[in-house]
Amino acid sequence: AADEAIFFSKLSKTNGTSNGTHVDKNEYDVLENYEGKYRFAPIEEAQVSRAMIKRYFNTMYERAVSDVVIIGAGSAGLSCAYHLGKSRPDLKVTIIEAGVAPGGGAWLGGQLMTPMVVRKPADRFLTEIGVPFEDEGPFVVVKHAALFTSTVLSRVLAMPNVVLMNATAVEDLIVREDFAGRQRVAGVVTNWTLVALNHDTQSCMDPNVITAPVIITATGHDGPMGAFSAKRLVSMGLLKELGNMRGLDMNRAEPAIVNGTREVAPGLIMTGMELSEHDGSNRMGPTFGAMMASGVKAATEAIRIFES
Ligand code: AHZ
Repeated sequence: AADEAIFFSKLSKTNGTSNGTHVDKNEYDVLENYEGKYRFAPIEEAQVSRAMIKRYFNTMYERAVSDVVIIGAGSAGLSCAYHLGKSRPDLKVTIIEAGVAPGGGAWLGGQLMTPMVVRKPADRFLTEIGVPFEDEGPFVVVKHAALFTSTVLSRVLAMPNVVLMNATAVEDLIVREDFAGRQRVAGVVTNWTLVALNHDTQSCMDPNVITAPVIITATGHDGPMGAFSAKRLVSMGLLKELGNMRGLDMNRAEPAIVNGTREVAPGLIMTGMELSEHDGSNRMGPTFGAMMASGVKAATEAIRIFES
């Protein structure tokens, strides 16, 4: 902080109108009239690094103990974060997303096409977050899936109690014995995803931990990282075997996912398509209402645990 003060004072000394570096606070408003004379407030390069490092590591420090960790920021994880963050602004909700770009599979409506189909009554979630749609009777259509994803993401990120750590993967679950001698999920082991992907080539890249009384897993169906917690439950012996996702059946799949959203192991709530691998339910293909409703249900399950 002392170094930063010195940077600032040096800068302000050389920042008068006389040397041409002064930036008028109204300059942004008159951008159209710039005629090639647009200027920025001066900065030291190290200030930029420090501005980021200080906040990033403060966040990691503060969130090492969270109230809820959500694993995966796809449509289910983000819908969950929205409902939880809004309903319980007192809870520290930390989202861990392996990808650089949060949103999972919801940047397209499926089949590489842009419109997103949402079956009723899950359109209520779209209305809640303010996403417009066309009404087709039993279902609605959002003109571009990215409109849904960017809206829910921006609503979630604006909440002061919600933190998103992207490019960060959950590598393991923390498990403790509770008072009754049962295994309880009590946190997650994380690492930067690029590190997590290179454990075979480098050693001593030890991971980090976040503890929380409630973990919500939303890592999607099987894939390079998908169904992470469901698979780990099996390898830890907390689940006998995976149900494995069945073939596509929209009418069976969507209610199965929403109604099956629950605490699958003590301390671990599962939501979204990860449940299809856990329970052996069908996939629904490109209809997203179940992801939204399942996310909301996972949030209400978490709230129930906190209130019990
Ligand atoms: O990067 C993953 C994605 O953004 C992230 N993720 C997976 N493993 C992780 C790990 N640590 C951190 N170990 C991890 N993050 O989880 C997110 C999952 O998003 P998704 O869009 O794949 O899943 P979802 O359940 O939210 O939505 C599923 C959407 C689908 S798939 C489908 C079908 O195949 O029929 N239909 C729908 C609607």
